[in-house]
Amino acid sequence: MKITHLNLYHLRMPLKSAFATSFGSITTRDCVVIEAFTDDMVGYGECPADRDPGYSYETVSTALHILEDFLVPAVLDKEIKTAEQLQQHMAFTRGHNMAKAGLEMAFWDLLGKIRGQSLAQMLGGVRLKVEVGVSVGLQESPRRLVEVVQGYVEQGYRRVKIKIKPGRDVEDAFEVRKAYDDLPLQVDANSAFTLENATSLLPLDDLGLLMIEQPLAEDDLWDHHKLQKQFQTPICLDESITSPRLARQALEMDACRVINIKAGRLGGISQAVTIHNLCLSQEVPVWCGGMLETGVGRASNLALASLPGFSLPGDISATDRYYHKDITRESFSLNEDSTIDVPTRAGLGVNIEPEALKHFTITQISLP
Ligand code: OSB
Ligand code: MG
Repeated sequence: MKITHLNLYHLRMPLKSAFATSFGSITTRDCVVIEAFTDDMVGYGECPADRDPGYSYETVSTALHILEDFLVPAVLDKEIKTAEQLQQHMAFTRGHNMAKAGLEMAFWDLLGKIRGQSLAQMLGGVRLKVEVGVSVGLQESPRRLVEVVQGYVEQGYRRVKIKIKPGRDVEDAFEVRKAYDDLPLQVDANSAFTLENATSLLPLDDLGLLMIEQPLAEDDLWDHHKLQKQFQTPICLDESITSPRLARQALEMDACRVINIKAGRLGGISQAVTIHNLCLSQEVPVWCGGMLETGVGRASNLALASLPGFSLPGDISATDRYYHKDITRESFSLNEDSTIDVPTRAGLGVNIEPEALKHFTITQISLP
């Protein structure tokens, strides 16, 4: 296929409730939606870079710059047949994985529409629905946290992740555990601890948590190895794993025992699949992370999570957990068994609502 022109939309969408993590709190969520045209088709991708460089150095502004000035010119009007070829055209740009991933997602959407296959089919998905959980942001108090968790449990979520940070860690987790003694529960620190102060987390080891996600800095595999030695609970890495090579090295040095796979962080679905395959061959459990995606990115995450190695519930909640109004005509809802259906129609399997896309757009860039 040849992508002949392309629109980049900087979106800002109001969240139903504030989402707070160790790196900040947001009430609106920004992203870039990529609309890619061939002669007769249109495909969509989502770049999950946020407004602020809190989770990653990438922001909406850097993603727009890298896409507009480097990545898009490198792929426009080129005959590209596979995601691997697309990656080769983008390889001259170091880093900027979220920008690359957005473009790759749009490519997959087009490819599926051309072939008449869903993304899950093209990737080798083995499930029609995937197990999901909910990621609960920091709340004003442990008591309020338990109330919020209760709300999600009543909606049917059977796995809960809570965000933690220094000073809001052990007590929060204990309170949730006290209220729900057999709820599959995990915590995510988003890099807020150091090897020194992470010893305060040792009491978490008695709570039967599924995992402790990204306690230490992104660029710190070795200290995660040292920390893992002190814990029975598996450490899961999110921010640290930005390439298949780092995934391999993290496993080789026992820096983690679980990996959170996010296509955005990894530079594309193809890299996510590579890590999935590595982990499957080593029997390392993986799950699909989320970044508050719109229906576009959510559809992609569901397809990815349908691969056989995704043995733990993903951070892929129902649309109504995030947004009053989405940009896709389709919204995703939670089944009674805490699963969400994998889209079955060609490509990502979602349709954009042009009015909604326009409504949430702050700036649009048309290329060429
Ligand atoms: O660390 O997993 C994370 C959201 C934005 C950035 C990073 C993370 C998250 C989440 C939310 O935890 C997951 C979701 O529900 O999409
Ligand atoms: Mg995380």
